[in-house]
Amino acid sequence: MGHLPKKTTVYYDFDPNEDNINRLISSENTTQDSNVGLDSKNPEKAVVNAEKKQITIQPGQSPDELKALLGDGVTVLGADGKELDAGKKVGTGAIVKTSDGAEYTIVVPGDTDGDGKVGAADARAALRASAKLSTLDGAFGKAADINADGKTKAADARSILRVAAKLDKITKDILAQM
Ligand SMILES: [Ca+2]
Ligand SMILES: [Ca+2]
Repeated sequence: MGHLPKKTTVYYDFDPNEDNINRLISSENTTQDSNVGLDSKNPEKAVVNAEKKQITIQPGQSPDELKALLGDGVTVLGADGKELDAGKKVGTGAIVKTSDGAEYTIVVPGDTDGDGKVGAADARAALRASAKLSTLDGAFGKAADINADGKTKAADARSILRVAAKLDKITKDILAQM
């Protein structure tokens, strides 16, 4: 074991021409982007889509359960922009905010009314949307389109009803495809 030198001089082998500077900047950007992404600890329960800034989750999860999946420092806001009560379930349209300010919209497949549960009323809303009697926008439209084919049809309403009746489950594949 040698002694540490009292004074160390470091020489950088860096030629500050245009190409090298551009390369340095683009590598810094890549690093930053990968840091911004949020990850789920359990893809069976929550899938993060960094590109769409969207998180699809299983119904019936409390804000604390979701925080445990996504890690410290996230806040869960209701559709009204206020922090969601601990006693509530995280529903479609809720927002997850990371410590660095990034926001992700929650989609609970089948939960078209945003209460975090999948019930007969959700299937009814999807059926009304499929018949063009009403519209479901944004995250709610995605939640209604449970087979993720881009359209809300009677078949989606039927699948939602089967989930509500506990005849079917929301699989990991459904979470990943939304
Ligand atoms: Ca619901
Ligand atoms: Ca569909």
